[in-house]
Amino acid sequence: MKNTYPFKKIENKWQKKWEQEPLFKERSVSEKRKKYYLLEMFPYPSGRIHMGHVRNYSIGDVVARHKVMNRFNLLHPMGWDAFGLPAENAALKEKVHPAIWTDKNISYMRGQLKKMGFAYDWSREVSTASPDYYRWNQWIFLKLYERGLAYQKMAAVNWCPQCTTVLANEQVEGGNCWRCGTAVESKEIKQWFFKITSYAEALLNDLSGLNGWPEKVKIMQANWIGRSAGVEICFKIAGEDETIPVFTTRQDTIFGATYLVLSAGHSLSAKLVKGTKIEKKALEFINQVRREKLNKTAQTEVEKRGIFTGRYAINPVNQEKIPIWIANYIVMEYGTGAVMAVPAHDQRDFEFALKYKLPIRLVIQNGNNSLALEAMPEAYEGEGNLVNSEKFSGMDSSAAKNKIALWMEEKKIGKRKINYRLKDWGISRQRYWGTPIPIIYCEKCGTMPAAEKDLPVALPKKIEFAYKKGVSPLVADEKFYFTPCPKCGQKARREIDTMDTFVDSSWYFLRFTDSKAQKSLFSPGEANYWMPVDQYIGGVEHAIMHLLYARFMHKFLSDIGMVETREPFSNLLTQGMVIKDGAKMSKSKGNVVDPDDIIDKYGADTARLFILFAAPPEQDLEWSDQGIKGAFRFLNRVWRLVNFPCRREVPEDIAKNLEGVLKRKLHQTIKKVTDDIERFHFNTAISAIMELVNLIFSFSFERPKQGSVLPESPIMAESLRTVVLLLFPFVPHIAAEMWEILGEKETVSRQFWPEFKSELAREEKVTLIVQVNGKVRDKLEIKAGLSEEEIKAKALTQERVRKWLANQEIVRTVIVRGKLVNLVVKPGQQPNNDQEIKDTITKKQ
Ligand code: ANZ
Ligand code: ZN
Repeated sequence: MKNTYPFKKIENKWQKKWEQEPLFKERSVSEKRKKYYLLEMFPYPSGRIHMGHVRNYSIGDVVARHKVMNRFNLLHPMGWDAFGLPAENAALKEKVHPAIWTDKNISYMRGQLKKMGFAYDWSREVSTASPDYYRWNQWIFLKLYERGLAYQKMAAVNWCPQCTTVLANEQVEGGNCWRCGTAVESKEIKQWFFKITSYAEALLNDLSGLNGWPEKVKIMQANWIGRSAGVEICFKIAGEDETIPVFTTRQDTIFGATYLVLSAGHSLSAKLVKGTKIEKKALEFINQVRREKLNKTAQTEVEKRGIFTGRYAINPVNQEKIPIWIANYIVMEYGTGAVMAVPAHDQRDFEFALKYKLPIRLVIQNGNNSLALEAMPEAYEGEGNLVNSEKFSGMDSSAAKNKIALWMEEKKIGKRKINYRLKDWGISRQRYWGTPIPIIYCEKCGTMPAAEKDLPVALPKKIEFAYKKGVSPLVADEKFYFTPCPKCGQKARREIDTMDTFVDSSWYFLRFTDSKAQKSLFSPGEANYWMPVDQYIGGVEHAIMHLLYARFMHKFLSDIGMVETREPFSNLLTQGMVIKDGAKMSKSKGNVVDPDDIIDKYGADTARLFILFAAPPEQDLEWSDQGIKGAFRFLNRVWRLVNFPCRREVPEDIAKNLEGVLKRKLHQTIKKVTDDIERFHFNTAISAIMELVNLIFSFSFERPKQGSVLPESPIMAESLRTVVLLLFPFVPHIAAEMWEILGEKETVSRQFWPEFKSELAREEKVTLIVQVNGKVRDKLEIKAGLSEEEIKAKALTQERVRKWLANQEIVRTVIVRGKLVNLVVKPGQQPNNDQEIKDTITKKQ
């Protein structure tokens, strides 16, 4: 490419300067400044940054630079979510140690981020794989353990019987092992859990205070937590003392319960059929359902199937005997794993009852639209009036829900209960490359937490990947595995599972507030100064897990006095995906554009400008080579403007006009760009700057080859300076260079954000005469400073003008600024009703 601006030289130059002299000096500048903690989700060091990162971090960088120019104390850190499976896979494949692989990736990616010109405070960089960091994961684990919030229980893992290894979810492809293709099974092993469920209520309630979060994310979290209020009712097993508790949210339908269903995994399922003649068949059914549940691919709606146990339960409200079934549509993990089935009012039960010819009884009548059982194509799940419900008949369902709940509590047959879908957070991973869980098993003393003074429990450097043993490879390291019991000193064994990497990212934002802290995970003073994060930016794919874990962890750390705030992120922006050819950019789709290539060909500023201009942040962004070229062209255009030899020289006759029009546009643009940046409408902010640049161009003139030098226009100089300042957050390198070219001594990053004066931004109106072929036909009130195209377009929308044009071709348009517009049409027949037109004009006046 010839004659383009020297972006390589410029970007190099400024990146070197910024290395010496970072954008912000934070608190040292002045305590009086308001703090602003800006955070973008830190990346996994996979090897190279992708366009999703470029987008996420470009958005953040605009905010960072804008805030600094508005004199905030900015905290804008970056780090690495450095533990994880890919490092281990690479170790297997390429025979490099995960630590070496990870470090190499980090240094390459750090270089890429610097090449993009992102302004991070690198002095606070953290890597979660460093013992300095993960020892605090272990510390948090111990604190949770002390409070009974970290505990062990049996839980299923994916198991490949061929490789005899545990598989992560992402290693299960279509139900099969990613390495050998064998069907994956489920295996129960003992694992560690964090009791996030004891924070369910708080995590749900506090969503309502998160006014700076997108509604859709809050809804996703609320659904994930899944609170539901109902009643747990006890059904006696006929002929036995034992009862079966069921959880229902529709206790108003209890008189319509015609059978009871257990999930296959329910402890009573096998017990109830024991020794009966259907035992064999029932156990076969139970095992089959269990297998189906494991197979992740089969989780799409399977046909409802069940088996009758031969036993009965007693409905506690009317002593009715109802059959007990086992069915595949009841899940073990929710409620009590058993359900009272009301086929008339629950669709799943309805389908099941039809299939197995079980009775259906109507107990809710739809007030407006009377239901008849024989004519019901599906269950009626709505509210209405109770029927066939003894003394509750006639009541409406919401009142009945309350009455029946109270009555059941009185008669001690049920109690009100809140259920959550949220489950405890399983953190055990049978992996090497993660934080060792600080637990020691002693034969004498049992399960022992490691002593705080022994932290970090360091991950051994040398490792044999003994996958064949089916457990974490840490088992093979005897020096790690065997350790003295912290209580009795006898030889004991270490826990060899490592922590889920979501633990690492559940508190990293707090570490950034004091990333070098040695005596604690961070000092409360620093955390309390910087928290909450004022703006968090990241992908919507983290709307549930990461954000929920982070909120949980923050609440826990707040409960133990480490930080005062109750919520970590006051504002959240979730950016859309980067799409190419209709699909998300991804290696597997083969539609990836490598940021390095774009930087090389057009420069980082062009990449940033395109990404910010192509779509508002929340929306998906369609990659376009045309768009990249367009952004590049614009930067070249601005570059020429600033380097124009006679940019400040304007002929006298239009200097007067320029003063007013340009000044107004200038202040309007500052206002628009300021507002738009604050709302993250970067695309419209950029197009406002483009408009201003166009206007400046229309007032710029080539220096006459010979002859006098025209006087300099101060407004022109001011406009150019402002364009550069406004562009700085978006395209910092070229802006910094242009600032220097304009003769400014102090670097652009130390400048204040331009201010607008609303009285100057106010629109001035002018009235133009509209002529057709030189005859006055209408008047037009327009904003001052519109372009000729815009004036012409406005004139053409006037009904009266159109009448005079009567589909004739316009051959010429004459515009006298501030006075008139004359549309010249081909001579031909014209309606002649001058008088009428005159009348209407006078009327309008
Ligand atoms: C009787 C009933 C009658 C129900 C009716 C619904 C409609 P949410 O809102 O999600 O909490 N249920 C309870 N435990 C279950 C399990 N382990 N597996 C499958 N379904 C289960 O839903 C609560 C309702 O889901 C409960 O109310 C129960 O069915 C069912 F006309 O009980 B209901
Ligand atoms: Zn011991």
